[in-house]
Amino acid sequence: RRDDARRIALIGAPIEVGTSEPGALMGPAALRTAGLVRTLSDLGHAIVDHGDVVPDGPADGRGLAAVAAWTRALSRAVEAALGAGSVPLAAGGDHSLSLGSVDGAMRHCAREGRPLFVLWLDAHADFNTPETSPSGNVHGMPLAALCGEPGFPDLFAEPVPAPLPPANVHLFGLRSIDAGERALVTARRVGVTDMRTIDEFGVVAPLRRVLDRVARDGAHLHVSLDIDFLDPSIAPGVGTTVPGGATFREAHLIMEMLHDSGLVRSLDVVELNPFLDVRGRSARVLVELVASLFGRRILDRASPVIEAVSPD
Ligand code: 5AB
Ligand code: MN
Ligand code: MN
Ligand code: MN
Repeated sequence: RRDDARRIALIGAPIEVGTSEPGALMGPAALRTAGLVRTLSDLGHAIVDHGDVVPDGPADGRGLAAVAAWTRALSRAVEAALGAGSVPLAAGGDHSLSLGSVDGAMRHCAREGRPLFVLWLDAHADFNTPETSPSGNVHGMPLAALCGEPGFPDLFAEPVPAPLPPANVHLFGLRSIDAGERALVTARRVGVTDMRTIDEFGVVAPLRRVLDRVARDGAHLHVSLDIDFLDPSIAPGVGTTVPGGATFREAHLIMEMLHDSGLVRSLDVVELNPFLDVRGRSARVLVELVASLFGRRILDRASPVIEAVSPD
């Protein structure tokens, strides 16, 4: 057993009602096929596969009513996992699932009296509202709903938690944003490390700043990994490809830094669309990245450089 062994609760969330591209509901199965459970247990963690969450109410058809049924169910599963001392790993499924996982983390944090911080690794801002959305797809809206923007019908179970402060959200890898959400992201002062910033400074310095802030605030760090954060050349299995994404090495280093920070308390892996994938490549890349986030490393010691800049 490793000294940083965690209890991990794998929660499948085969949601695709938030997107117009079918196939994301196969995501959890593909991640399992690519060896997610075996990989994490081989690393010395205690991982329990809780199967796929079942929506709480009718969830057929696209749109917000169906998303609400998934949101309530996933929120409960994530909050329960956190309450039991596990790290919930929500495997999607389209990005509307983060409405449920972040809501569950928010409820857990409210009970513990600690702030929640969300790191959003994504090509997109996912800050549209039903009014600003060019597509009507809910997977482009979860952050706006979580941050309390108006215009959403009831998505969350009662009592509705206080909205997530937009200043506690950091978009990392942004390279595609719609006009309406751009105005909102700016007005609400959401944290952003866009691809221009990564091109100029690399991933280490901007991520270090985010992690220092989370550590200083004693916050629960929730990481939401949208596979389109990666460049489509290494992860083609996604409905919304945007060129110019993170390389494998950038993403890998981010995962290693997240692990070494010891701050990650909950995780989403979303938007994998196995129907669009090429021979399981994208699912395998995601499993590799999750393994690094949970402590796979080349040598049994942290990089001296990362040690030198780590907050403690
Ligand atoms: B994803 C777009 N902004 O709202 C919209 O993959 C794309 O979860 C959203 O980041 C992409 O439809 C949602 C154009
Ligand atoms: Mn806790
Ligand atoms: Mn997304
Ligand atoms: Mn995206």
